[in-house]
Formats: sequence, C-alpha cells, structure tokens
Amino acid sequence: MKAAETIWMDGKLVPWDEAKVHILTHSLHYGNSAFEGTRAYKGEKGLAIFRLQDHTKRLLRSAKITLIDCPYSVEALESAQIELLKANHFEGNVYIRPIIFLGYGVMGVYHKAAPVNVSIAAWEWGAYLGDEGIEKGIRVKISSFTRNSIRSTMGKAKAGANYLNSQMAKFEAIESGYEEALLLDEEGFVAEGSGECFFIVRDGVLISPPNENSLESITQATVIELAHDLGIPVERRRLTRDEVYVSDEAFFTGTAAEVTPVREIDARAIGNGGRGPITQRLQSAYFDVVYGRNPKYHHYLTTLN
Ligand code: PPE
Repeated sequence: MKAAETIWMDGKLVPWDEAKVHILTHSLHYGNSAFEGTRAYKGEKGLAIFRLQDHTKRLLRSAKITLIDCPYSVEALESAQIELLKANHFEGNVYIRPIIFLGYGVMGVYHKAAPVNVSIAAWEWGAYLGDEGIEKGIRVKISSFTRNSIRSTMGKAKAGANYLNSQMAKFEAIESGYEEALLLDEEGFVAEGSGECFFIVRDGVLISPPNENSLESITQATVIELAHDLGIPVERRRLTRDEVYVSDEAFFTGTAAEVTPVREIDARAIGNGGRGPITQRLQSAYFDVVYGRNPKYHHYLTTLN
C-alpha cells in the first residue's frame, strides 16, 4: 500500500501517520464495523469516483444492519470523500476505504453505549489480483470454508466481522498455490469469492448466482447492465461446482478485483484456459465506463470539481 498525505477522521483531515486509534477500540476486539471499498479512476477529467452514491448508501445500510448509528448523512460522507481526494495529490487511480466503527470507551460485547467513529482513507492501489490476472486470468480453488451462513451472519452488510470467513478462505487458497478462493453456500451452491462476485459463461449466456449468499455487489450490477447493452443474455441462478468446471468462461467482479478472468478452477482449465471472449468484451466495457469513455454512464462518475 502506498501511503497518502491525509486521512479523514471524524470530520478532520489528519496526517497519514497520525491516523491512529486506542488499543481498546471496541471494533478491534469484537469485529463490528461497516466499511466500503470504492475506486476513483483517472480519466480525461481527472480523478472520478465510480458510483460514489451507491457505495455510500451501502455503507450506511451496512451500519444500520449491524446496529451502528452513524452520525453522518450520506451527503456528508460523499462530500468527505471528495474533500479527501482533493486534499491528497494522487497521481494514479485511487481506492477509497471509509469505515464506520465502534470506538474507545466501552468494553464488553454489548455495544449500545460505545462511541461511533468514522474515518476515510484513500491510497493508490493497482490491480487487486495482479496485472497479469486481469489479462490472463487467475487460478481458483473452491474453498473448504463454507460462505458465512445467512442463519448467523448478515451478508448484506459489508461488515468487518464477515471477513474472517473471507480471510481464512483466501489464505487457504494462496497457501495451496492458487490466487483466489471460491466459496460455496451451506447447500453446496456457488456463493462468491473472498472479495468478489462470480460469473460464468455457458453457451453464450452469462450466469451469476443470486445475491442471497453474496454481497449485493455494485460491480456485478454494473457488469449485468453492460451485458444487456451488448446483447448478452443474463441469467441469475444457482450454480453447482460441476457446472462451473465445464463453463466456457468464468470471471470475478468487485470494486477491487474489477473484472478478473478465471482461467482454472481446481485443476480444470476453464474454456480455453485464458481470458474468454465475452469476459474480454465485458471487461473492456467496464473499463470504458469507469474511465469515463462511455457517455451513457457518466452519471456513475463523480468528478472532484
Ligand atoms: N463479495 C465480497 C465478499 C466482497 O468483499 C466484495 C467487495 C464483493 C463481493 C464485490 O462487491 P462490489 O465491490 O460492490 O462490486 N470486496 C471489496 C474488498 C476487497 C478487500 O480485500 O478489501 C472491494 O472489492 O473493494
């Protein structure tokens, strides 16, 4: 991670190295926090934040789900993110990480009296699964971890605690020589990656599982919109691992991962073993949108002026 100049903390810009919290910060111990990941791309009009409103709305919805009362409105948080990007002098694309968390002052699981803090950091961050991954595709392992159960966790919230599941799955996948994990749900159907939603292409049809067992992904929704534009039929239905093994193409979507092709799953080559043609079309359509090259989607971009 490349350090930037300042971080927004509870309304103030603080120097990067001084953006600190107390060791008894409630969220550090019990894991309840709501966070976002948003990207800003350097296009012709300078840095533009992709789907800022949607990400900020999801941030507040996540906090509501996990019973954290955020003291800032969606508008205030949007302005704060713009202010932060203006105050730092970024040269390339930026990843923005707002987090609403329970601060210092109360210990014990019951958190009603814990203070709520909000901070926003931003830094220059390249391809999440590597530049080569974006072009050639990555190798994926179906995880031995089941994706968090909807019986005991709330996957519509982008909540810190949910990511223990992702973290264990990701570590296992990498230790096993793969680049990413694909998690199945409790019934054995494909849920999502450790930090991405999942798509396959089969006989020209784009298929992605419904969001019952995955985050309501903004990138996934964008890719589906682009598929409609390109006349690619889309289905939302459950997928089993064997159907995935024999798919023609597969890819992950996420703010960080963007559109990353999957070239192999559990020792089975997917399609031609590289980036498939439909994946490539959707990937380049996605980059056109985020870099401001598709006028139809200019409304998704927030410039800093
Ligand atoms: N599922 C999970 C579990 C997830 O974390 C993400 C985003 C997605 C799906 C895709 O959501 P969206 O970004 O709205 O398309 N993961 C974020 C965190 C990655 C990290 O390592 O941190 C991200 O992509 O920013």
